Amino acid sequence: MSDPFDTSRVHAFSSRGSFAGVPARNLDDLGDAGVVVMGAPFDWGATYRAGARFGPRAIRESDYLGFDGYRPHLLTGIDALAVLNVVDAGDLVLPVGYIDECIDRIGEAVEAIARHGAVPIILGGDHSITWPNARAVAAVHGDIALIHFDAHADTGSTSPAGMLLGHGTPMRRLIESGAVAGRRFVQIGLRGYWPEPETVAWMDEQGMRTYLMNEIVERGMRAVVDDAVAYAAEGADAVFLSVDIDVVDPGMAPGTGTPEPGGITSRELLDTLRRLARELNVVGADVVEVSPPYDGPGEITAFLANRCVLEILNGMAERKLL
Ligand SMILES: [Mn+2]
Repeated sequence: MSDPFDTSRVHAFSSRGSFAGVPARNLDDLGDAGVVVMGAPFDWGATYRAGARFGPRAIRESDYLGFDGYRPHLLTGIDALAVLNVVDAGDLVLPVGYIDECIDRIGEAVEAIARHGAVPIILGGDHSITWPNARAVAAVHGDIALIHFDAHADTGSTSPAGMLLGHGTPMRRLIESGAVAGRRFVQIGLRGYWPEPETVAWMDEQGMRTYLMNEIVERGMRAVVDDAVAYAAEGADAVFLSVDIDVVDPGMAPGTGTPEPGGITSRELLDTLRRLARELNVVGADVVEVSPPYDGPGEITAFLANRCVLEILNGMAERKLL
């Protein structure tokens, strides 16, 4: 059996160790894993600054704790890695530049994890990968809701660079393909100057629920998430969480490709992710758009993304133990 971290068969930017030191497993040997972490080192869907191909490696490596597969949460005492039987399938080998081929490979791998009965958590990579990620999870679980944290809606018919498949279009592809209904979308943290009003009108027609930063500031994150939970729980009994790290203010998460000032705090994101995973049936998640070449001093964005994964896992573990 080949080692998923065998550097002789992977890119120079691929990960060399597992997330938090959990067991490494090949996709055809997942055993009784409840959660499978997997990297998708892909950034050729980015329209501005690339670098997210280094994201999976940075998210795994940015941790000052031992790589011992043991992470008891200070608040709850729960070690989610054990409760959920978390394993790491390493990084997918994705041919640089071949977007369609990569989308197919990512979708096949995520679907294999979901069909195995495990929850895939995919480390990006630019946001293009949510198109195959959520499509694959929906193929297994049916009518899913998608809760999407982002500065940007990612609903362009084409990306600003004119690409049909890219990090500005995954939510459009999911809705147009029928994989995830527009009325099942909850978007949190949008701000800035994109997309243009025609696309916002299209989003409204689809029934997408969007929470702009001004509403989060006025009502508070807790009230907004109350709404999001109620909305997502209406009808759909399974949820995919998509976390674009640029939802966080670039002052706290500078390592990303398209920074938009004025975002939520890292504290708000961490608390919200754990709460959502505790209150909703999360069947898949991704953490995307970490671009280490642009990260601030001390790898602060990668450290945050690492903790985003852990907080999702902790919420899931709390839910399992209820
Ligand atoms: Mn995005």
